[in-house]
Amino acid sequence: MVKKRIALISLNTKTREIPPLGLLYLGTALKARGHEVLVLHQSIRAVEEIEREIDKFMPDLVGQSVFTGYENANNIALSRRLKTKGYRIVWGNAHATLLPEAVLGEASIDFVVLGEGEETLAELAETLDQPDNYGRIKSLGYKDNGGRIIINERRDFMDIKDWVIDWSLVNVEEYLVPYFSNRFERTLAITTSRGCPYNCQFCYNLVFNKRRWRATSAEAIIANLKPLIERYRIQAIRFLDDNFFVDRARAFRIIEGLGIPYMAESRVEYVSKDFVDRLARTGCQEIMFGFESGVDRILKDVVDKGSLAKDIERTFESFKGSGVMVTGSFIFGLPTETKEEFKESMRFIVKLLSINGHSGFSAGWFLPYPGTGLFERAKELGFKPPETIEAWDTFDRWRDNYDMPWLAWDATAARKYTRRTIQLLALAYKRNLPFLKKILIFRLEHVFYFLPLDLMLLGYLRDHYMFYRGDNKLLQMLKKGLMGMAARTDAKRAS
Ligand code: B12
Ligand code: SF4
Repeated sequence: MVKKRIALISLNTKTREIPPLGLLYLGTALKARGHEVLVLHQSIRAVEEIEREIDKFMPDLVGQSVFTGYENANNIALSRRLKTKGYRIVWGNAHATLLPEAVLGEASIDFVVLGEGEETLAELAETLDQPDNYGRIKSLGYKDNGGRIIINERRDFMDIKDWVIDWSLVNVEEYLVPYFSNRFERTLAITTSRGCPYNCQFCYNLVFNKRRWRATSAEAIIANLKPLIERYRIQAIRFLDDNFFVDRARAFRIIEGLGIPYMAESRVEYVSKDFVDRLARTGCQEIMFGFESGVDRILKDVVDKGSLAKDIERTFESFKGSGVMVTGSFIFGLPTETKEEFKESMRFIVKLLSINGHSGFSAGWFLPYPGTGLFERAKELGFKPPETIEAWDTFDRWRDNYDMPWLAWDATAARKYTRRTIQLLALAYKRNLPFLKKILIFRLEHVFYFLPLDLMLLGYLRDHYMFYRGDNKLLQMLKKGLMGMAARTDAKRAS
C-alpha cells in the first residue's frame, strides 16, 4: 500500500480551549495504517501559518473539519486558495454530513465524508489515485468524471471499544486551560463515547448518529489518559460526550479510574440520590443538562425531550447542598412557542434558581440546524434556509438578528437581553445580592427591557473584568482577584 500524507485542519477563530478531538481520532487511525499526518488547529495557529505549513508538508489530501455556522466562509476561502495550488480537498464533520450535496456543489471541494471518518478517510487516502473505485467507499461523497455528485451509502458505525487518541499528534500543553472559576488551572476536554439514544428534535444526533450510542471501554480510556494526567499534571477533566452517563457503571469506572475532578453532561432521568452522592464523592464540579424549556407542551410536542418540567425541578432539588454545580441549557423561540410560554419559561428559571442557587444556565435562541426534525417544521412555518454555501456562514445562533418566522410574536427585545439577564441573575443568586435579584426577576418575568442600563453596566463589568482575556496587567490582576474571591466562596460552599 502506498503511504499518503494527509493534513487535517480545524478553523476555530472564537474558542481556543478544546483540542480538535475529531481530527485527533482521524489522525490516530491514519497513523496506525502507516500514513503521515499533520494536524493544524487555528486556535493555535493563524490561518496564514496553516497555509505555510501545508505548503511545507505537501499533502496528498487536505481534510477540513466543518460545523454548520460561522467558520463556513473561512473554510470555503481556505479550500479555494488551496485548490489553486492543486491540493485535493475533503470536508468532514457535521456540515459535510448533513448537507453533502450542497458542500460538493462548491468547485474547490473534491470529497465529503459522512459521519465518523476514520475508516472512510483511510480508504479514500489509499484509493486516491483510483477514481473508478470511489464508488466502493462507503460514507464517501464525490464527483464523477462528468462532475455529477455521487453520495455513497453510509457505513455501519465502528466498534470504538478500544479506540483512543494518539496525543503525540498535538502539543497537549496548548490545550490545558483554567476552568471552574479558575479553581483548576490545567483542565483537558475529551470525549469517550459517540451519539445518544434520545430523540430531541433540534439535535444533529438523529441524522449523524442515528440514535446509536457507542463507547470506548473504561479500561482503554483510563490506560490512555492516566499517563497523560501524570505527565502534564492535568488537574481536572471536561467530558464533552453528548451523553456521558448512558452506561453509568462505565462512566463511574472512568471517573474513579482517573481520580481527578471533572464535569460532564447528563440527562435528568438519570438523577437519583445515589447518582448525586456518587458525583459529589468523586469530585464532580459541574453537571450539565439540556433542559430546553420550562413548558411541558414544548418539551413534549415540539422537542420530544423525554422529560418534563417536574423532572427538571426534581433535579434541582436533588443537587441542593451537594456541592455539585448544576448547569443547564435552555432553547428559547422554539417553533410555535408563544410569548406566554416564553414568560412561563422565565418564571421557571427563577423558580429553579430559588430552589438551588448553585447553578448556571446557558440560554440560546433556536436555530433550525439541517437534518433535524425541527428544520422541517421551521420550513413549514416559513423558514428559508440559506441558498448558497457561503450564506451558511451567517447561520449563527449567537447573532440576535436572524429572522424567526416560526414565532408568532416579536421577540426582538427578549432576544437581545434574555441571555445576559439570566447570566446576571444566576450570579446574583450565587453571590446572594437581593436587590439585584429583584430588578432582574422583574425584567425577565415581564420581558421588560426599557432603559437597560443595569444590564449594560453589569454585563460590561462581567465580560471585561470577570472574563477579561487581554494583556493589560492591571485588568488581569483585577480578574484574578475577582475569580479568586468567587473560587473561595464556591470552595466554602462545596465543603
Ligand atoms: C467541542 C465542540 C465545539 C468546540 C470545537 C472545538 C474544536 N477544537 O474543534 C467549539 C466550542 C469551538 C464549538 C463551536 C460550535 N459548535 Co460545537 N461542538 C463541540 C462538541 C461538544 C464536541 C466535538 C467533538 O470534539 N466531538 C468528538 C469527535 C470525536 O467527534 P467529531 O468531531 O464528530 O469527529 C468525527 C466526525 O465528525 C468526523 N470528522 C470530523 N472532522 C472531520 C474532518 C474530515 C476531513 C473528515 C473526513 C471527517 C471528520 O470524523 C471524526 C471521527 O470519527 C460537539 C458535540 C459532539 N459531541 O460531537 C458540538 C457540535 C459539533 N457543535 C455544534 C455547533 C452547532 C457549534 C456552533 C455552531 C455553536 C455556535 N453557534 O457557536 C459552533 C460552530 C463553530 C464553527 N462553525 O466552527 C453542533 C454541530 C451542528 C452542526 N450542524 O454543525 C454539535 C454537534 C453540537 C450539537 N449537538 O448540536 N463546538
Ligand atoms: S439528549 Fe442531548 S445529545 Fe441526546 S438527542 Fe437530546 S439534545 Fe441530542
